[in-house]
Amino acid sequence: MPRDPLIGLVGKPSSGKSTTLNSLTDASSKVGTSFTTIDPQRAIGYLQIDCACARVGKQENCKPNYGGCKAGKRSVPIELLDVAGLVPGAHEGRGLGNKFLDDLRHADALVHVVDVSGTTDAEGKATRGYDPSSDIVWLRGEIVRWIQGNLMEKWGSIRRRHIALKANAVDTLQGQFSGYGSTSAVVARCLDKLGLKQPLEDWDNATIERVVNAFTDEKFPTVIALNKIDHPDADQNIAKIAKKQDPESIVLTSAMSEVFLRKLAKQGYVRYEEGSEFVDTRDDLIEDGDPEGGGLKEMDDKLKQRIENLKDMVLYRFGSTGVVEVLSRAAKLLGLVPVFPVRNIHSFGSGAAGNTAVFRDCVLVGKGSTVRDAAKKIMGDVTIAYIEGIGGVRVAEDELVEVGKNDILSFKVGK
Ligand SMILES: Nc1nc2c(ncn2[C@@H]2O[C@H](COP(=O)(O)OP(=O)(O)OP(=O)(O)O)[C@@H](O)[C@H]2O)c(=O)[nH]1
Ligand SMILES: [Mg+2]
Repeated sequence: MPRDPLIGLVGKPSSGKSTTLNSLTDASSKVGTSFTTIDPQRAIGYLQIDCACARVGKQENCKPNYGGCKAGKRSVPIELLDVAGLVPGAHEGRGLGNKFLDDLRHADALVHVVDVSGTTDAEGKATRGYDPSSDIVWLRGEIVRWIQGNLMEKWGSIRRRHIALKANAVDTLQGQFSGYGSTSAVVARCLDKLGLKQPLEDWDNATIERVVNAFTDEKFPTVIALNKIDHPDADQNIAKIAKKQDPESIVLTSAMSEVFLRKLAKQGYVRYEEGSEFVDTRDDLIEDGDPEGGGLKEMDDKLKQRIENLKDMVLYRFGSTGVVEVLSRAAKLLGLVPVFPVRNIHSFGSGAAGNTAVFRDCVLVGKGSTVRDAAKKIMGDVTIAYIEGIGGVRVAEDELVEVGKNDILSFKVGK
């Protein structure tokens, strides 16, 4: 049965992984009661998507079972994994690196949290003027060498078996890569991209390294979160990294600011929408003509100053703290599609007659999923008689699920 997508947070010690995780999981204003931290490393974050309710003008009645929905912007739970700090040499076991890398196996996409302030060295120790662009290179190198090392350990026997069985390269490699949650399709895609001429039994080390590199790209698409943008040294480093990296892969973040803003909002000092550009204090709202200041609490001067600094250094300069965008970007890399299963395809409801709540559920499926894949993920192994889409029209099981197409479905159980 298809699993839920899992996003792994990686980075050297003190880059801000745990802070990023906290900033994404503590969405207390929107969170239902059922989700809490699964274990110290796993947590539920919230992916912001455009909800189907806006498409059919039912924003008022949208009541998700999990997460939340405000004016058509829905927060969908997604699982996050905080992989402890990796250091150079991790693939050889440095700093428990092997164990940490093993935790990555089940991640579908990675968020590499980089300390862009340059105030921590490669090991995460305090310094000044460190070049964070090198972190991007060595960390990926550790992942590649970990996979390559695992493969090379057994290459002799893998190769002999491949020859004896007259196997094809996809099957042989998938046998080795399945432990990383790979599929034959993933392996086939990366071999296609490489277009190798020689058969597997003739591959030299350089060729195997190319294969592992391609596999790493396919299996672990990565968002680079340049964190600590609130720090005065960040600017020069951001400029440098932006020149080298694909802009689509970079997000600028200040996880600490997001944690701080969410905390103040929860305590009633500010009005703040997760991930937004604006934060309002009591004084701001009074200035806007509300004598009650939105019912917000008065802050002391020190707190006021911190909020002003945060606006200047982060929100006004960069548009947001960036952390919400990190998950959106990871979801985009994975091509995740939100699917809305409903019991009644005309009312979009799932409860008893008279219950006006719509779109109670939303499930994320992977790129290229069919209606059948979605049915299996949502309904499990029950026999499905037929499936209805918008307008009550029957939908074939082999049709693709895409945003805006076959993404509102009603599964009819039975023979
Ligand atoms: N200025 C600034 N500091 C931050 C930010 N995010 C995290 N930090 C600080 O960086 C330090 C390390 O943060 P953590 O989140 O514990 O880092 P980590 O990557 O989880 O570290 P390990 O668990 O040791 O691997 C803490 O002192 C944080 O307060 C940020 O956005 N801006
Ligand atoms: Mg941590």
